[in-house]
Amino acid sequence: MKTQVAIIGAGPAGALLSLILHQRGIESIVIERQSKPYVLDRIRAGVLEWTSVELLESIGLGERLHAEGHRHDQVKIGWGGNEILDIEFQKLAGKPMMAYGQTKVQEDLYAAAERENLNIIFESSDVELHDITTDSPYVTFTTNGETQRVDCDFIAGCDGQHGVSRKAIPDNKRTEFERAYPFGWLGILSETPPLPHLLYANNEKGFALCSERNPMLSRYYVQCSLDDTVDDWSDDRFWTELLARLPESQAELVVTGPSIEKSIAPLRSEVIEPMQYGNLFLAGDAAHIVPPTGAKGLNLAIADVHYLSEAFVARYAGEPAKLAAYSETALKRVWSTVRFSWWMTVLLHRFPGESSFDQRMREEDLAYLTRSESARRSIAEQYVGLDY
Ligand code: RFL
Ligand code: PHB
Repeated sequence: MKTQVAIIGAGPAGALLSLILHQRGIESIVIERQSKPYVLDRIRAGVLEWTSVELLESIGLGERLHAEGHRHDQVKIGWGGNEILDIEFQKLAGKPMMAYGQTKVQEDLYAAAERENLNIIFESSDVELHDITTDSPYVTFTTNGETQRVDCDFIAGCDGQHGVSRKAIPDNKRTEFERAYPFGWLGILSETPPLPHLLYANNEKGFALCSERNPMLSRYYVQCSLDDTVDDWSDDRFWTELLARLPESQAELVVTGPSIEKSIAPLRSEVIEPMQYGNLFLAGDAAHIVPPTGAKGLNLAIADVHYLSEAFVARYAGEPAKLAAYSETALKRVWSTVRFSWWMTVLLHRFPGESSFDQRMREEDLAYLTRSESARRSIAEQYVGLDY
C-alpha cells in the first residue's frame, strides 16, 4: 500500500489526525493494534477544553457534542473537611468546559471515518517502522495472518504510552522526563444521577473526584494505593471511602448504586523529547503522559493533532517550516500542561509518608485560592487551557 501519512494508532489522536488530513486533501492509512469494539469500550477522559470543543465543531463533529455534552462554568474543590472552593472559569477565564466522555469522542470519530471512507486497519499486530530518517519511510505489520507494507512520506506515531513509535527514536536521540506518583486512581461508573457540577476533594483519607458521563451515568474516582487491585474494592468500600472524603454538604447529594465498571490507573507524568525524529512525528500519549488531575491528556492529544495537521497541510502546500518546528511548537504547550497537571496533583492528593508541614503548605495554597480572586483566575486560566 502507498499513502502520504501512515498513522500508527486509532485512538483519539490517530483517528482525529486522519479525519482532519482527509478534509484538507491529504491521504492517510491508520494502523491500529486493537479491534474497533475494544477501542470503543475503553473508559477514559471525561472533560473537554473549549478549544477542543471548537476544533471538533470545525470538522463537523459539533452536533452530538452540544446535544449530549454538559457545559460547566465552574468546578468545586472540597478541602479542610467541609470547605468548598469554587473555580468559576467562565467568569474568570472567559470560557466554560464541556463534560463529554472520550468514548463519545471516539464514537464520533469512527462514525465520521466511516462516512468519509477513511482507511483504518484494526487488529494489526507486529507494527514496525522502517527508514524513518529517509525520504521513503515505510511501516510493516501483520493482519489476518499476512504481512503488509505501507510506503509513505511521513509517519505519525499516535500509538499511546505503550506503543512502538516512541521507541523508534534511538536511545541516544531521545530524552525521557518522568515523574511517577506513589498512588493511583480507582474509578467507577455507576448508573446513577451525577452531581450537577464537577467536584475535586482533598481529604486526610486522600483525593476524590465526582464527575459524570450523562444524566444517568456518574463517574467517580478515589485515590488508592498502587498495591491495590479492583478486587480489594467492593462497591460498599468504594462508596464509604468516597463519601468520607467529600464535604458533608456534597456527600449528601451523592446517589449511590452498583458499579458497572471499575478500574485502577497509576498516575504518571512523562515527556519524550523531541517529538520528531526524521520523518516520524509523535502526537498524544505517545509523546507525553499527564496525571488525570488536570483533565488534560485528551485535550493535549487534540492540541498536538491540531499543530501537526496544520504543519502537514503547510508542507504539502510547499511550506516546510511548520513541520520542521512541530516538536518545538507542541512542546511549549506540553510542558505548560505537564506543570499544571503536576501542580494540581500535588495540591489535591495526600502523599504517603509526607509530613504535617507538607499538608500545612497545601492547606495554605487552598486558603490562598479561597481568599484571592487572582489566584483563582490563574487556576481557571490553566484549567480551561491556552488558545492554540
Ligand atoms: P490512546 O488513547 O492511548 O490511543 C493509542 C492507540 O494506539 C493503539 N496502539 C497501537 N496501534 C498499533 N500498533 C501498536 N504497537 C500500538 N500500540 C498502541 C492503541 O490500541 C490505541 O488505540 O492515545 P491518544 O490517542 O494519544 O489519546 C490520549 C488519551 O487517550 C489520554 O490522554 C486521556 O484518556 C487521558 N485522560 C484524560 N484526558 C483528558 O483530557 N481529560 C480527562 O478528563 C482525562 N481523564 C484520562 C482520564 C486517562 C485515564 N486513564 C485511564 C489513563 C482519566 C483516566 C482514568
Ligand atoms: C472524568 O470525568 O473521567 C474526569 C474528570 C476530570 C478529571 C479527570 C477525569 O480531572
